[in-house]
Amino acid sequence: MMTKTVHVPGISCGHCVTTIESELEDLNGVEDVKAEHISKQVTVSWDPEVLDWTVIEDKMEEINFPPSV
Ligand SMILES: [Cu+2]
Repeated sequence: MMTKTVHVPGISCGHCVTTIESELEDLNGVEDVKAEHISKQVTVSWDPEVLDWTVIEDKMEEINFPPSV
């Protein structure tokens, strides 16, 4: 299991948090997602043997919440 926290500048409210958490949790191999709208941080725990981080990042871009580098 791996855990990574990224900054997502596009998070502006609780609705964004719900969208990000539900979309990312739908990915096979993602164990846990915690999004937070004050800090604009998203913490993802996933199984690297099931999916690569780039899949999670692509999904975030697809739903219009790309992480900043
Ligand atoms: Cu929002």
